[in-house]
Amino acid sequence: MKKLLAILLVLAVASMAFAGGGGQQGGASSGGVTRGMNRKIVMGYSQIGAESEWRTACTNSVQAAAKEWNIDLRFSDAQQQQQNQLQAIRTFIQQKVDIIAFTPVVETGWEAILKECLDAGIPTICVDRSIEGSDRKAANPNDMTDPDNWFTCFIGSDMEQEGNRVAKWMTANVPKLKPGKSVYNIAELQGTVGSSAMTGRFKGFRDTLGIPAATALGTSSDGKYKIILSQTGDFTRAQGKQVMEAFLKSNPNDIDVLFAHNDDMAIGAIQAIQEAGKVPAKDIIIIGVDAVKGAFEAMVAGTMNASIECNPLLGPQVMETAVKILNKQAVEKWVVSNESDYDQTNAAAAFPSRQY
Ligand code: GZL
Repeated sequence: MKKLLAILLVLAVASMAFAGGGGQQGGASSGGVTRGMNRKIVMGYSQIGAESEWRTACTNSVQAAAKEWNIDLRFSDAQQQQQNQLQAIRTFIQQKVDIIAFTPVVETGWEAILKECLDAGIPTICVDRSIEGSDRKAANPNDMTDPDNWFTCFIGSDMEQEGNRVAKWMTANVPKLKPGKSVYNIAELQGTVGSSAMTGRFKGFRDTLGIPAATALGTSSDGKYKIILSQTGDFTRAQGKQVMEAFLKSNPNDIDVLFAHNDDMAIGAIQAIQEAGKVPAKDIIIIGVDAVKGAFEAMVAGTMNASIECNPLLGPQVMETAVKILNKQAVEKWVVSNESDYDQTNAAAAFPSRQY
């Protein structure tokens, strides 16, 4: 009888261990375990800030997904300062987190900190924006001069393709919206200077038009589109409005098209256009990027013409990829986001189901 009781006791303890996900204490770890893991993992995330609707949607997606996956998220808002990002990542290393995700505010200045993560044995996920010299393709793992080996994988959009999509929408629609012109003058509101979102959209737009990517101003190879103004609005509504006011002062009647690298700057520019007594989306055709709520409201109201989607809902992909990495499963060097294009022909129908 005593032997039988001892065997039953051992079996009872063993079943508790498996029921708790097999953690060291047999499921006794606080807060349960991360989905797909046998313990609760800790992620450090260095986010740029809260400069736009897009950024807020991205942050909300990451925080919601961390809860969904039961991941302990250490979140840092850098308020647009790279120095704050570097400090946050150093802190995450000191805290010995399991994995670090970061959105580089600009493309340069990441080699040292990412090598500190490598030395600490902490994998890193580059989210949304990328770093200089990275083409986000798997590289020779022994070549540490290749930035693609400084981080584990990149999750985000193809920014050059977004610039290409803007140019394609413009050349397909502007002649119909403003017929009878031989040359269309373009004003461009650039995003944060040196960010991969800005450099990608800047280059993709020009490549598609046949304008050398190194030049801010220039004329398309077919002679129909001429970039006459190009300046940064740093992805914010306030600066988008300020720069558009200056554009309208220097060129009151020359601008046919506004290409804004994000919708927030386009929305600021719309206010400047209205205050200058012009009709947005008619006198000046307005194309943004992101496809945030404010852009859908403007397209439905008829004050904005189009927005090229850049998907901020990256949270689920970030958490799923983090678990794969920590489970030593193979991950793509670039996990690409899926996106569409919206304009006044499809915005009203799509708006109700938008998540941001
Ligand atoms: C793009 C993202 C950009 C958005 C802006 O992936 O980095 O930053 O287009 C945001 O709205 O500020």
